[in-house]
Amino acid sequence: MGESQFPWGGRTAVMGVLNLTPDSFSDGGRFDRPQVAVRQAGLMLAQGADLLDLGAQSTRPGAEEVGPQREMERLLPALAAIRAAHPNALLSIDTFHAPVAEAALAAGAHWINDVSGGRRDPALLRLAAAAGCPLVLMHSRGDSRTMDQLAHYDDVVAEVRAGLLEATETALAAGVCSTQVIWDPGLGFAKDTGHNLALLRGLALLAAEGFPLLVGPSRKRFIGAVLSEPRPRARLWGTAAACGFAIAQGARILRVHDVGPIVQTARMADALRA
Ligand code: HH2
Repeated sequence: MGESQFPWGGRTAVMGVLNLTPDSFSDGGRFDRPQVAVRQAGLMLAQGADLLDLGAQSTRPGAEEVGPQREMERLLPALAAIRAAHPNALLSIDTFHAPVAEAALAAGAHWINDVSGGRRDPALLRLAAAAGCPLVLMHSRGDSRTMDQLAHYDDVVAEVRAGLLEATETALAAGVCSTQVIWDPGLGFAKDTGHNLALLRGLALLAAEGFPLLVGPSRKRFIGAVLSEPRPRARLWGTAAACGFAIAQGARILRVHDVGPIVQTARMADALRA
């Protein structure tokens, strides 16, 4: 996604989260039936989502990994139904398994969003290279069982930047075109509250590397910690503040659950930035 291919010009894009899982941290079990997923997809598109991110494996700390087969069983019926109902919708697939990404691209998905930044399944990088599709490389450490123990940094912004540069080099060596690479600091993935706040403050340093920045603060634990709000779905205002701040620091894409309010947040922050 070099600038020439970024389809939204100077405007911040909003990616609506659609979890087809029984156990995601804020919406598990709400949209895991295809007809309900289609309805939620339609709602988010009507509210102004620029693209949707479909996930069939929760990545929250402690989540059980179900494996690519089960992931595909959850994903593909909903993906087919969403494609049929919304043929022009831009669809991203949140997976770190190459077979899942491959099946999803064959079924009409457009982007791959890999929370492991290509670490978990190197075949995913070769697939993204062959497909020539946008690829989100997110910073993370370990997996959903180990990430919380790995949240140790001397300088979290510098270390995330170095991790993303390394992931990008590996992706380019696998044939991915640099203009298709999107960076994501991975808020909440092997990061504690202080690390997440420091990363948001330091986003401009990451943006300076030239890859479009995607950030996903939506409803996450660090917002709950700042607000003393244990209910993920009650963290909208904290999410909106983080999104507005992220735009001011150079974020280009926001990954969120509450599309309507965050589209408004983004339009206002865009106007201020301009
Ligand atoms: N966060 C989550 C999942 N995927 N992808 C990117 N690129 N960036 C993120 O910050 C990100 C992500 C976690 O949120 P959610 O999908 O709502 O929860 P769960 O992993 O429990 O399904």
